Amino acid sequence: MLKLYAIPVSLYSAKTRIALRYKGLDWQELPPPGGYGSAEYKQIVASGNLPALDDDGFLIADSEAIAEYLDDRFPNPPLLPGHPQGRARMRERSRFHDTRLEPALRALFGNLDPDRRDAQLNARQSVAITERLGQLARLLDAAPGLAFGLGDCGYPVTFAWIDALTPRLGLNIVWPEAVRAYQSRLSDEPAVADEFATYLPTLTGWLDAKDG
Ligand SMILES: N[C@@H](CCC(=O)N[C@@H](CS)C(=O)NCC(=O)O)C(=O)O
Repeated sequence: MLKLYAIPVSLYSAKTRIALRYKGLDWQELPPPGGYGSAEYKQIVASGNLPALDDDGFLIADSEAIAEYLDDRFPNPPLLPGHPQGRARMRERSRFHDTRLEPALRALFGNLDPDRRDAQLNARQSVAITERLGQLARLLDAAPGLAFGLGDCGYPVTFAWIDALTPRLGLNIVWPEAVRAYQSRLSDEPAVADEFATYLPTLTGWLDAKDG
C-alpha cells in the first residue's frame, strides 16, 4: 500500500491527500519519525519536509512531484488534461499556488502565536494576499473550462487557511468574485469535500489551541 509521510494539519499534506482521494487510492498515513525537519526523518527524506510518498520502496518528496508521479502511475482519472496547452495551464496554476499565493499566507505563520502578533506583518500580508488573489483571478480567466486537476489541489486548503486566519488576525483581504466562485466550485469536488470533512475541524482545533 502507498505510504504517505504527513501530519493532519499540514497544508501540503492536505493538498496531496486531495490528489490521492481524486485518484480513488488508498494510503497509509505515517507521521515523520522524530518530527519534520528532524535528523531521523532526514535519514528518510533528505529535505526533511512533508509530504513524502513511499510507493513500495520508491520514495518521492514534494507535493507537486508526488502528484505528477501519481498521475503517471495511476493515469485514471487524470490530474492533467490531454492537450499540451491544457497541461501547461494546469501546471502554471499549480505553481502559482505553491510559489506565489501560499508563500504570501505562510509569511503570517509567525503571527499565529497570540503573544507575538506583528500588526504591520498582518497589514503587509493582507496586501500581498489580495494582490495574489487578483492575479489568480486573471489566471483563471485565461484558462476557463479546465476539469478539476493538479493545479486545483492546493487552492482549497490555502483558501481555508486564509478564511480561518482573517478573523483571528484581523486581516483585510479583498477576494475577487471569480476567486470566490472558484473556491465554491472546488468545495463541491468530492475529493475536496472528503478531505475537508476531517481537515477543517482539524485546522480549527489546531488554531484554537494556538489561541489558547
Ligand atoms: N514545495 C513543498 C512544500 C512543502 C512544505 O512546505 N511542507 C511543510 C509542511 S506543510 C514542511 O514540511 N515544513 C517544514 C520544512 O520545510 O522543513 C511541497 O509542495 O511539498
